[in-house]
Amino acid sequence: MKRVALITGINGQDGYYLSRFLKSKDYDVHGITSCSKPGIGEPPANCYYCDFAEGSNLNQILGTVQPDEIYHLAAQSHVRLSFDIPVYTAEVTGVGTLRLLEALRYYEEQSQKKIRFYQASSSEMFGKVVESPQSETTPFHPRSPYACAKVFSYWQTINYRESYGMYACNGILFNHESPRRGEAFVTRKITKAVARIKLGMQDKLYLGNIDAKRDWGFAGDYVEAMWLILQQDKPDDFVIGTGETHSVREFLEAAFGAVDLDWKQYVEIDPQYYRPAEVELLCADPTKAREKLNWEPKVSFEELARLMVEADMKLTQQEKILNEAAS
Ligand code: NDP
Ligand code: GDR
Repeated sequence: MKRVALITGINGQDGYYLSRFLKSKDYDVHGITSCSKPGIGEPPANCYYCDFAEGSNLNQILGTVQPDEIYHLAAQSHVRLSFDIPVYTAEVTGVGTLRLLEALRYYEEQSQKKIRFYQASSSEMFGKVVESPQSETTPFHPRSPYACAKVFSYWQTINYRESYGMYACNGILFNHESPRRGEAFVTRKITKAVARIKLGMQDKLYLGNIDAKRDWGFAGDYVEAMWLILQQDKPDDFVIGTGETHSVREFLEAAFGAVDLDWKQYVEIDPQYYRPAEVELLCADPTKAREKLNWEPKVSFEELARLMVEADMKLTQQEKILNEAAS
């Protein structure tokens, strides 16, 4: 019998890579998508609409899908935006997880089935630097409404594990990127701009704090870690990252460098992209994941920047051809 996986946030970056990965492992993959898009009709096959700000149909979805594993990826995931919509972010990214855990507890009780639950926790929870690199034992100091909501979800996940013996785990993932990354996140914003500048469709790129440092990996590598976390004998929490940190400046250098451009000629600072509180430095200590999950990232920082630029060059070339044909 095929194992059944339910992925919330299946339309996001990680949902894309995780569903492909699980299908390659012969899972029957189902997904939840938000119903906030205008003009929605019937959901695609194996997909269900649910808004985690409300979540009243979660029991029904669990009963229909009867999952063996749940990957909870749905979230309002943009950190700067969370300062503009803090209450909504808390509802979706924080309380939304509790809604799902509570529905799951009820479903397990009714079905007498044990389901494995993965919570998409984040390195943003570390926030203000207490120590570096950051491991599973580093204290949290969240610096945004998003990070506070993730800390809430992190502890709810552990609380359901300890209170009800549920198989519930946190993956504390550091930044991971890909050509599927949302365009409002800094790496993709940069690689898209690089392609548009190279092809003469844009002159400048406006950014916020380019001195911030992040531990950036490739999303395709990280979804394997999510799966490995749910394959352990006992539920546990894991930090997933590369162990290398780079500034936004360094990403600019790598991305513009991939098409032989000098970023300094094109980048300008716009304070609207600054955050009320910034996370200055993130760097993972992924020792536990390496030792217990046997997980290691494969794509390097330079390869990541290059592969994202190449993908955006292809997309932008197509866009240019379409624009020219239409004019
Ligand atoms: P994305 O923002 O690309 O995807 C998140 C998905 O959540 C969206 O596609 C959206 O689905 C869904 N969603 C948003 N609001 C709601 C809502 N109200 N109800 C239901 N679904 C909703 O994020 P990523 O794929 O990059 O990340 C996946 C998860 O991992 C997120 O929880 C993120 O916070 C977390 N994370 C990400 C990291 C990263 O570097 N990428 C690092 C650490 C944690 P739809 O399209 O259907 O609206
Ligand atoms: P982050 O990712 O906040 O780390 O959260 P993001 O790419 O948005 O920012 C990374 C760093 O770049 C700086 N920055 C800018 N960021 C954006 N978005 N736009 C800009 O113009 C810009 N200029 C500079 C930011 O200040 C920041 O320091 C991501 C999300 O995927 C979260 O959901 C996830 O939990 C964390 O990664 C780990």
